[in-house]
Amino acid sequence: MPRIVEGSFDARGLKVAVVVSRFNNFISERLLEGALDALVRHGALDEDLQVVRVPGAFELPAVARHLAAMGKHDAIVVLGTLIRGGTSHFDLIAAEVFKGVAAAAMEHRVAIGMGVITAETLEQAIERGGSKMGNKGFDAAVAALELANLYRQLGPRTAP
Ligand code: INI
Repeated sequence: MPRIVEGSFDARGLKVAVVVSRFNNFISERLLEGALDALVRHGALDEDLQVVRVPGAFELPAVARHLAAMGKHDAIVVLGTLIRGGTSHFDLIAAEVFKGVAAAAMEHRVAIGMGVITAETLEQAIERGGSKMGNKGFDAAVAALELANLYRQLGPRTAP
């Protein structure tokens, strides 16, 4: 039998930062509620949770990277809502956000859960902010917990 290594969803004792953007706030606040609900329901303590607000999705990767570099959190959850408009703005921002957050996670080897919605329409965004398609903030928080516990299981990192 192979030895299977996987992370639990246990949030007890984990320090978690949630970075959330204010743009399209009416959806992003639902994502934040979902993420905090997931963290608390899996055992996180309020005093171990930090919510960091940024203006828009474009600012998420830089702040996630800053937090990752600080090395004070076991996990980071990134939340925001991008809704396509009539120009190429959406595509430009979306590409940078996803690439930037992935780069921060890899550079600092910290557990990051990605809860940025990219929606073609407002309806799609609403569906992903706690209705038909679930709550992507909740899902991202659970993924971050699993990854944080996985890193613990895998053991300390060695040289780059
Ligand atoms: N920011 C978002 O979070 N979602 C969007 O849909 C969005 N659109 O479409 O423009 C958006 N733009 C703002 C951007 O993220 C920056 O905050 C802004 O450019 C200031 O740097």
